[in-house]
Amino acid sequence: MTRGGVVLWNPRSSLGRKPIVPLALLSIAAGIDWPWAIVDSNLVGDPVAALEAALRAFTGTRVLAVTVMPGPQLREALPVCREIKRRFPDVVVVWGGYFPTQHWEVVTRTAECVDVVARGHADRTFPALLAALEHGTDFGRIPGLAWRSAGSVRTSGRAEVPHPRDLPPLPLEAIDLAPYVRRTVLGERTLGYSSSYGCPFRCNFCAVVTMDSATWKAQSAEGVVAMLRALKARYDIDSVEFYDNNFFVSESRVAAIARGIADLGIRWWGEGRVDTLLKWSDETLALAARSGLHMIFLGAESGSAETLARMDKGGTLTPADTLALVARLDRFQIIPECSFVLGNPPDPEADLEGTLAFVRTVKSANPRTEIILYLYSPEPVPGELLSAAQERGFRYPDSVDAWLSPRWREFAQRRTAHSWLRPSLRTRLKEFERVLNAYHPTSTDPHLAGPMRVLLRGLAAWRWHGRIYRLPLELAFAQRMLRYQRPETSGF
Ligand code: B12
Ligand code: SF4
Repeated sequence: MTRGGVVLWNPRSSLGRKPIVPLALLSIAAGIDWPWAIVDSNLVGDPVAALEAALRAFTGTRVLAVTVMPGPQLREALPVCREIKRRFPDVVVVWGGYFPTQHWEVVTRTAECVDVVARGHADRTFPALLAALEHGTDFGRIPGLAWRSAGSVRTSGRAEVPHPRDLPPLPLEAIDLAPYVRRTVLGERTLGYSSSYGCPFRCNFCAVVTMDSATWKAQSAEGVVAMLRALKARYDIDSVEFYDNNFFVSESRVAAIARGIADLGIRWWGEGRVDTLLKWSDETLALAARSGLHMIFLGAESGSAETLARMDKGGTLTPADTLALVARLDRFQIIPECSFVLGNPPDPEADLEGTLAFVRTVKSANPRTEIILYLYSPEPVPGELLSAAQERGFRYPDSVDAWLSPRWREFAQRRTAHSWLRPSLRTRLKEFERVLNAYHPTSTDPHLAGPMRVLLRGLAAWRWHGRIYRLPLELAFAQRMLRYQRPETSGF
């Protein structure tokens, strides 16, 4: 076959706000020597027309490489790929990313428009697949792929997670990132960046384990600093969101990054673990804060020590640690953003109520703490939680089409009431959130001005203090009028 071109497609993902830089596709593009183009549905009106135009620009073997997260992206990816395959039967459609990595068997078996699935980080796998297509060799020997053959599903297993240190830098000269520079709580000109793959832990409710299986491989501090300097020079960014699953694994690396970017005048955000950060020295936290660290997303997960143990959080994380860290971060003017997973088996009701009460304690320990609440949505990670859910009848859909139903879309966004949760529990969570978000409006919504915050807080005060969460209709109305954006609907 002759070398043609690769169209890398990012289905719509940004849930109505300014799009987020498609790092997955840029990372893939960095390693390929075929001509390529990126189509981002977040930037174009009609994805089929845009993909068709992009594909027609190439001759020879053409590949449509699609990144797919569960939820809204999947909802667009499936019908559009079907239509593209109908119009261009010879185009090789490859899916990669979290959804096909986790559900590769169902995708390969039931999405007839997908020719090949890339399992896991495909920075090495994808170029090898292109070479095999070009030379007509058997791609079945390349680790990290799944495909259909003679009516059955085949896979070459998982590929080793590549080391970002050894990978080419993002192809900044080949693509204009200006449409992705956004206003956020961090600044007027924010871009996202990811400096590592994986996470050393294996929390059994977490999707990351399925992608990286407890490995953590990071770029050097020098590499990160060089990239931020390049983004500053090219796009005049004033802030960065680090999308690493666990940016704060290494204290010395973060300290070196902080020293290296201190003169850039950028604010930054990243995700980390409570127990890791508790062990850090005051010097490092102060250095990080001086370099612009504004907010840390923390997996606080639960107000119950037993649930934390059941989640296999690793180490000895306790709710007391969360309280200690949020109070400590306040001394450095770093805002903690605590994420919780509620409604965990075996007793979802008690679990939810216990953690809602704990959220109030966290708010007392540091009122600036941001709170993000999710319902437990099983990830395919073996462990006590998944087993308990399965015992209560939980099963993943057995076709990709079934994932498009409203129920499973909600599941993907971690807002669904599972069969083991009484519907009233979900209502309880929503009502609590309504009152919490009104009395403590998030600082992550840059459009919410000071007077609006005062108004919301005033309206909600009696409910918050009296613990009266039922039917907060007046707050729902006020939040709708102010177009309040809850942090978990805009988050990751
Ligand atoms: C940025 C981000 C977003 C952005 C979207 C970015 C975009 N592409 O448009 C926004 C904020 C919109 C978003 C939304 C959501 N996200 Co999100 N997001 C992330 C985050 C933080 C970083 C992703 C990233 O850029 N990583 C860096 C790149 C280089 O790595 P990568 O994406 O994994 O890509 C590699 C491989 O996956 C693979 N690959 C990926 N795509 C492709 C495509 C091809 C063709 C090939 C060959 C390979 C390949 O190779 C790449 C290079 O190694 C991840 C967590 C993380 N750190 O990965 C969560 C994460 C992916 N999101 C997650 C979730 C749950 C969501 C939401 C459903 C949340 C919600 N409550 O609504 C929504 C819905 C998504 C949607 N709208 O469809 C989960 C996924 C869980 C799961 N079971 O799949 C993650 C893992 C967070 C978490 N820890 O739970 N997200
Ligand atoms: S929850 Fe956090 S610490 Fe645990 S595996 Fe996921 S990313 Fe790592």
